[in-house]
Amino acid sequence: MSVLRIYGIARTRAFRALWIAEELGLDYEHLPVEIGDAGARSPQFLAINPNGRLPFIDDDGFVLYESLAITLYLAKKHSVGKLYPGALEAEAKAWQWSFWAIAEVDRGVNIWSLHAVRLPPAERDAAKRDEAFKVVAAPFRVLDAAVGKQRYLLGDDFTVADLNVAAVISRAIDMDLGAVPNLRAWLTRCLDRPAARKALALKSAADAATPAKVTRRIAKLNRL
Ligand SMILES: N[C@@H](CCC(=O)N[C@@H](CS)C(=O)NCC(=O)O)C(=O)O
Repeated sequence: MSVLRIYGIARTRAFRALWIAEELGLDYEHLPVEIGDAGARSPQFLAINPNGRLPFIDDDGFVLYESLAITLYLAKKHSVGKLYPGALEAEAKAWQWSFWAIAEVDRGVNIWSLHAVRLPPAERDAAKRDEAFKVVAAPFRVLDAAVGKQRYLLGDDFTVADLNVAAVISRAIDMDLGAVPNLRAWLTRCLDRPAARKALALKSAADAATPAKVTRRIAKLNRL
């Protein structure tokens, strides 16, 4: 019987938790809770995550929110020395890249994707899209240089550092990445992994099933 529950529809940051669970080969239950009053902000789920946001997990009674805390926790629990670095410095680098992704590029990629791809064309704001593209340009050059020197962020092997950054910027795969070819090659490599493909399939299905009015609500709720 599955003891890990992952809450959150796959088009949300729950994608990150689904990807790590697939990488680790975990037996898990996915509860595709919707954002807002119909889901995460209902009393039932607020009792588990008082932030009213997605994702959150319940791992045999242990509740955790914040998508990248979830990926780091699961990787450390199940894969020290492989997906999760065993050495202190490499672990710190995984944290560095994870915090970097949240602080530097998470919001920009989200805004770009809403106004370039996800909102109905007539409702996209070109100024917001272009501004978001500019905001991520400098951090993207930093990432491009890092993965130009080596195959993955911490060396030769894919780790949770790559998963976290690639998951945060996964929607940037639809951007013009011509200025950052190393980033584009690395992101493609990460998203081509069988586990990523499984999680992406869930995300694409959720995207495709999302009516425009929900996408509008997402943009409003998240002030994007
Ligand atoms: N920093 C949080 C952000 C969580 C977040 O903003 N989730 C979005 C969905 S991707 C959400 O639930 N938004 C709806 C709301 O805020 O009501 C994380 O990484 O888990």
